[in-house]
Amino acid sequence: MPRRCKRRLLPLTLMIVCILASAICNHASPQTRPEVSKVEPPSWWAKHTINPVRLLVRGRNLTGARVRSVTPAVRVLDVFVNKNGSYLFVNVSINPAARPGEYPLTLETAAGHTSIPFRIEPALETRSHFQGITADDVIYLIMPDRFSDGDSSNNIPANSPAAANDRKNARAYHGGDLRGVINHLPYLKDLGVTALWLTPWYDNWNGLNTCDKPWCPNTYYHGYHAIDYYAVEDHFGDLPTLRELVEKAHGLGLKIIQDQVANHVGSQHPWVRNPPLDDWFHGTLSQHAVNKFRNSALLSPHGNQDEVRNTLDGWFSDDLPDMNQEEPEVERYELQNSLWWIGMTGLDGIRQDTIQYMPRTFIRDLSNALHRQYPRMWMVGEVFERDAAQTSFFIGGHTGWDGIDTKLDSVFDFPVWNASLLAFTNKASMRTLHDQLKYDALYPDPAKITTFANNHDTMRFMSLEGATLDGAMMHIAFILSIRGIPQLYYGEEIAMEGKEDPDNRRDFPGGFPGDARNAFTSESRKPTEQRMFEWTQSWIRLRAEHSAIRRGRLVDLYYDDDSYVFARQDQHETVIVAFNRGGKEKKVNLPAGSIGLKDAAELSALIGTTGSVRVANGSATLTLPKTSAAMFVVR
Ligand SMILES: [Ca+2]
Ligand SMILES: [Ca+2]
Ligand SMILES: [Ca+2]
Repeated sequence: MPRRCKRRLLPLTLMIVCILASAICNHASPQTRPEVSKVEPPSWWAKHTINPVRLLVRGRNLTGARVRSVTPAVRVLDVFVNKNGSYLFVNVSINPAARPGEYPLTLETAAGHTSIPFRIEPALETRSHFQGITADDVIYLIMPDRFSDGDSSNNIPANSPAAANDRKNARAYHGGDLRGVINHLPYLKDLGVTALWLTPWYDNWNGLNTCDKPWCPNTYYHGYHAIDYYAVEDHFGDLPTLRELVEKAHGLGLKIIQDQVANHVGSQHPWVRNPPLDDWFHGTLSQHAVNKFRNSALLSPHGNQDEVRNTLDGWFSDDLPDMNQEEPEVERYELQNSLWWIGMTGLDGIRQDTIQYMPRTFIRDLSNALHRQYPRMWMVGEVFERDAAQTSFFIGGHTGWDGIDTKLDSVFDFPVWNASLLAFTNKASMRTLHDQLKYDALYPDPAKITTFANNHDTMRFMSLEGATLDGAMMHIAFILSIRGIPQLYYGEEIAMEGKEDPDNRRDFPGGFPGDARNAFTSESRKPTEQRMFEWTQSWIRLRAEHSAIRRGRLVDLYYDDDSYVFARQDQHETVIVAFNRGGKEKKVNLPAGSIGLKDAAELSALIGTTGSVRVANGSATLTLPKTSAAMFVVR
């Protein structure tokens, strides 16, 4: 027999053997047997407000699949398999009396069967978890990769080339992780912040992007390009470490905020090459609209549909496939994913990335789902706009022209952040602060806005043109003393510098093995760093000590080109906060009677100056030190 025929004969013989074996054992040939590679969510809870839970099962050869449960604790309903047999959707109804444990389901096709792993988790107790965020909190934003490396064993995970893990490249992974945050919880407690927002901990691709542009080579160290919505980034740690972080933070009175990104995933996500449904994304990797960011079309009742659709459906970049929340399966997936992280870790709040690029109905449905399960849960949305009309349109508590109340708890205060940067770098009059704050009239409750000093997308204050340490000190004092929930960015408390991204994401000095000095300790800080640290710590402490600063109404008392003085007043006390950015000491006369202060009431300095003054004839004359902020309490 010629050699060519021999080669053909062998597979043929194998095939016959296989067919016979399959017939005898009632099993399929290996090519068509169903396989399961991923179950999302992998677990759920009994007595949850979402019941049944809808599982998305990834696999192969799923066409015609039936799913069975062997126990009455979980019941299976509504199986749907996508057109190429690679994804299966199934509703799983959990008996309220079901005990925590493993409840695998059986998946069968005509060709064979396999198992869908599924677990019922014990519910975390609700008193010390899921606490929500209020104006009593001060939030501190951490990029885990850049804060501290507490575990060198995760610095070069599988499938990660050395060049992707290089502290000399500002766009590579630097080794920071969850253990590094755990190690510095006492530092954060000492600073006085009460809540930590970590940039996304979803698993991202470990590879290195190369191109001929200035931003290459780069990695996804920042976490905004998820490849797995249900896994922790392997550079940062794992789920047990994340749970340990939440428990240890809670033990010190610190809350945890997760950065969730429902708008888009990374282009390396397995969905991108094989989406569960044709309309899972807006378009495909090769054919999609790119967002032109005509964001005002979202606000205006006169926006044309082309612009509205482009802003909602266009990809944030070619590298960020845009999820289609108007597909009910996508909305369902994302609601469950959001709730899963909360339930698994006990975290206290969510920061939702690029929120305005998702339909307002989705924001509403997500907010409602969160509050239905966790009444205190809190979500702040990133609406990166300097126009308060736009930011206020997205906060909940009022109905827009479209008839929708997003129910969103909070939005970041980009308008006031911008005004404060301009005022305290002498680029705009101090009247700008007063003028901006008048637009609080647009918000149903200005106390709920998240007021921030800076974040990871903006230049650090000390690198702005016109910046001085005095300016940075006034800026942070302003953010810590006006209405709202203040948020600081890691390193601001030591006046770190940093220009545009990624320079604004430098490693915290002392957070990494081999660092020349350790700015987490007062002995190693430079004098300017120590001055800023003590100042920040003091304003946070005063905020904690005075309910009026946290929750009182804000009343304008005096403003001119160089000064702004306002009161914070609640039923317990009146506090007066005064800013004078000018180069000379200055006396200002305040209408004390207008805020109910009686003659002989005493205004005692708490910070920024010393001594006290008395109210006389309905007014008080404060002496404001030059280029500084001061606070007084009325006794
Ligand atoms: Ca590490
Ligand atoms: Ca990864
Ligand atoms: Ca979108």
